[in-house]
Amino acid sequence: MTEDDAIKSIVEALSSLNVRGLEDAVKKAIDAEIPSQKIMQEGIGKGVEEVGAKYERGEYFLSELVFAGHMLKDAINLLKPVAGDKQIATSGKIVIGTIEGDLHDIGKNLVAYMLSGAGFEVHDLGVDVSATDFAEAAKKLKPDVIGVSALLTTTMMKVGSVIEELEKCGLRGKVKVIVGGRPLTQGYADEIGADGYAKDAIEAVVKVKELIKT
Ligand code: B1M
Repeated sequence: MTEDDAIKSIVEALSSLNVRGLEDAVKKAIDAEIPSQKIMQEGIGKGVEEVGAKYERGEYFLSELVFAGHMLKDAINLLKPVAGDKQIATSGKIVIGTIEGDLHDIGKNLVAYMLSGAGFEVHDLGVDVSATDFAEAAKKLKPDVIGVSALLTTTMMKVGSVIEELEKCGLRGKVKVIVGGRPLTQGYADEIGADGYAKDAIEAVVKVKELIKT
């Protein structure tokens, strides 16, 4: 089996919600020593995108999306030990979460996974995280960067409150803030005073590296 075939089997298994098929395909890709970043990005990431597209075409419903979210987590768990082995040193500390009122975590999990694969120490606060919870985590964990994800146009409006809360607590100068998620744009990130915006998980790794350097 070629590398491309192995990746294709992952995409197919995930997009057709084949749990056993996905587990087998990911294990085969790991055994074939395909880099975990490639398995994640071109296999699992693409599979998730196809699930989203099927939902938008009316082929899948909400229950299938939730199911795909669980499959994604299982696949990430299979990959974690392989990605972990390659981490030599921690490049920086990141706190990440999905903003209050928002339960979407598939994209945020991908971003968190890619960041840990790139050598960052990632603290994932989960979903529905309030501005005060982000600020509390900043006080306690002293991260270099806070990442805020939002997938709804309504919850996007609350992303700026994280920056305001950090300012209120006197922490704004100590931590960089990167934002992302489907409705966000660079323009919106600038408007709310974020330090960075990334359109996808790959760009998030690049931007976080840049932010930590500055
Ligand atoms: Co929801 N949902 N959803 N949903 N859902 C969207 C976002 C929507 C666009 C679908 C649609 O109507 N076309 C729509 C939002 C419309 C809007 O706001 N204008 C929507 C809606 C309306 C809703 C509900 C309100 C539906 C309802 O109940 N009536 C509800 C809200 C619940 C809530 O949050 N309070 C809801 C619920 C759900 C599920 C629970 C069923 C499920 C989430 C499961 C889960 O996450 N565990 C779900 C899903 C899966 C989707 C879609 C189909 C797919 C999202 C996804 O996972 N994409 C989505 C439509 C779509 O996007 N096609 C939709 C794959 C993922 C890899 O991409 O999340 O964009 P994404 O993440 C990318 C980038 O955005 C970026 O990098 C990621 C990886 O490349 N990124 C960052 C994300 N976070 C980042 C952070 C960064 C940097 C980059 O730095 C920190």
